[in-house]
Amino acid sequence: MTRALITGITGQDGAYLARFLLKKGYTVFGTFRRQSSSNFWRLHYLKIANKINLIPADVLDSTSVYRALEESNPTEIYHLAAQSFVGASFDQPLYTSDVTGFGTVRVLDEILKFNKKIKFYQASSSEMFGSEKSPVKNESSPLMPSSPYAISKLYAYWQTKLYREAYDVYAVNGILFNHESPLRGLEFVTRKISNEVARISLGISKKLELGNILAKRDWGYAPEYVEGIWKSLQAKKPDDYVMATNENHTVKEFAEKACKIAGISTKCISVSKKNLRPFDVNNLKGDYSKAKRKLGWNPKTKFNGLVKIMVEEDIHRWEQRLKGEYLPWDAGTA
Ligand code: NDP
Ligand code: GDR
Repeated sequence: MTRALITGITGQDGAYLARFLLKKGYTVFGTFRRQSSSNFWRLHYLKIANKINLIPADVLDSTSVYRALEESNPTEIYHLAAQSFVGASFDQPLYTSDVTGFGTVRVLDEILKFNKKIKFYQASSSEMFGSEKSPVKNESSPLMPSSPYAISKLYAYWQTKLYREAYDVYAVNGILFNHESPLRGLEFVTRKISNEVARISLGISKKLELGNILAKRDWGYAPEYVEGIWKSLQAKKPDDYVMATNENHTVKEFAEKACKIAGISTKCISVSKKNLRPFDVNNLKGDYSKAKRKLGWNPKTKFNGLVKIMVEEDIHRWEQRLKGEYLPWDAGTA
């Protein structure tokens, strides 16, 4: 059985990827951070918590990373661990650099010491394109990062390429555009919208307060992206791949569509300065033709389908909560 180690298994992508790999027959190991309260709700939600071998490790601590390698002895590593919220990276630029940037090098370096034949996947980001102006981005578009998060990801992206070129590690960058799901954290705009719209439709909230509603994003569906992530490590040679839907929409459109699906008026939507970032990326759309051609990856769920999945799931969750039924999910603000 192939053995995979997922860093960041407790996050959105980590949980979906773990489920995907289990279905493929992998033995799945995942790292988690020791905290005063655990964060395994996504693994419970997908009913896979008891099928995974969990290992405590923090990418700030190389020793723990090495021990995770020893314990899992993987053939593939999916490095998803990161401080992944762009907004927070403006408040914690050094911490974000350490976790999201240097953390990647810690993993790569421990691979060299432990076994350089391990295949390595780096979750790079469309945020790296930043303020670059071309309307559609591909693997050759210039990278002009516009946040501490994006700069940290850019650092990790180049390190990944370096380990591939200099040390012959099978190291892949996925240049991932936004991908969302009912397992998305509540701080990200799509889930903030689907959760709040669900609450408004059930009479337990009144307002949906957003920031830059004119920002455009290329939003896909996370379970389809983890398949692409896996495919990226199955190619003969390591390479870098954009994963996107090649469609983009504003935050305002997302919020309006969500209201429509929930059957509520768009009058609940307002804008507050407190949700604005010091600098924002206004327009992102990706060209995934290389991933389609070389990996056969093709995302199916587009904008309307995605909004529907997310809003309907959050309405269902809140209905259950109101009936007093407990489901493992994170919107603990009833
Ligand atoms: P999440 O924020 O949902 O998950 C991040 C994971 O990283 C969590 O498991 C978190 O653990 C873990 N983590 C955070 N800090 C550390 C640390 N110091 N040591 C070990 N683990 C840590 O992100 P997603 O699942 O959405 O994204 C996965 C990866 O893909 C991230 O690297 C993200 O930057 C990147 N990406 C995501 C995109 C998206 O649209 N989702 C698009 C482009 C890139 P804990 O549960 O303890 O907080
Ligand atoms: P992003 O996702 O920054 O693209 O990073 P996020 O959902 O946080 O923001 C998307 C856009 O929406 C605007 N926005 C708001 N954002 C939040 N969070 N809250 C609001 O109230 C709000 N109002 C408007 C933002 O300004 C932005 O323009 C995500 C993360 O998953 C990264 O880890 C990943 O690398 C990129 O996607 C690709």
